[in-house]
Amino acid sequence: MTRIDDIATRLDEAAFSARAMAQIDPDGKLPLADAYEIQRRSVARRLARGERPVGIKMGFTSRAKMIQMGVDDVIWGRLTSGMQVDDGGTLDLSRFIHPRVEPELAFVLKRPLSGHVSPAQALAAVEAVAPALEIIDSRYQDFKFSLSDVIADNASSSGFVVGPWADPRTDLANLGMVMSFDGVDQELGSSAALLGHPLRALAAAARVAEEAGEPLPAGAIVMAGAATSAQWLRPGIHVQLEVERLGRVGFHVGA
Ligand code: 0L1
Ligand code: MG
Repeated sequence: MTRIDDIATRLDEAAFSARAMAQIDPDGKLPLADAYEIQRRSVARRLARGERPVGIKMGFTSRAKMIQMGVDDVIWGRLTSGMQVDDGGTLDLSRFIHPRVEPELAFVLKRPLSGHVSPAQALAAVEAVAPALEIIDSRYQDFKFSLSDVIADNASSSGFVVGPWADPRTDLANLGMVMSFDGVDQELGSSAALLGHPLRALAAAARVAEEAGEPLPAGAIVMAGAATSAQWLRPGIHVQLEVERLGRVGFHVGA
């Protein structure tokens, strides 16, 4: 087994068993191309167990998070059917290590999308847009990682919830977004935090998909990135996101 296969296996086992592991590259020396190859092989193990690929998630789409990580580009991860939680459903906390939740928007495509496209060209490929919540869960101890660590760990992807689909011609430039726990506001943000405009995050998804040689097919879901910081999940709470003009999405956390 190569080192890349070995790390991919360990990351998948950490996710599957919900047990944290040591960082694989604390000094950030691993080339990012190798980190993405580890991600691809790790997710391939999930697919071999019967999960389906359903799209991608964009990470580090806010300026604040890029500065915090010392990077100047987005990262991305793969979404599978096993990560999707129904709107209004219940999350089984035992499947996670130290999960957090963050408020996002999701797109679903009506046509394939790939390459260097403008936000307007990206919009032409969109079937619908929705309020969405991403559950991130680093497989590393204490949620600590280098850039290569987190890319290899599928950009901390672990769950996502998509709300009601809406007309993509809605003006998405600066929508108020409020994430609450049990009706108490936790995070207030704007869709403008997503690379300045959510359609720029979608255009970035098209670019990374081309770079990976994996064009996004019609039907793919793109989680466009977080509008605010993530918050730790606690047993028994109800999480809700309300996005101006788009509506609400939410889920319960099992006790
Ligand atoms: O933006 C994100 O979805 C987060 C990407 C991974 C980094 C993290 O776990 O905070
Ligand atoms: Mg996210």
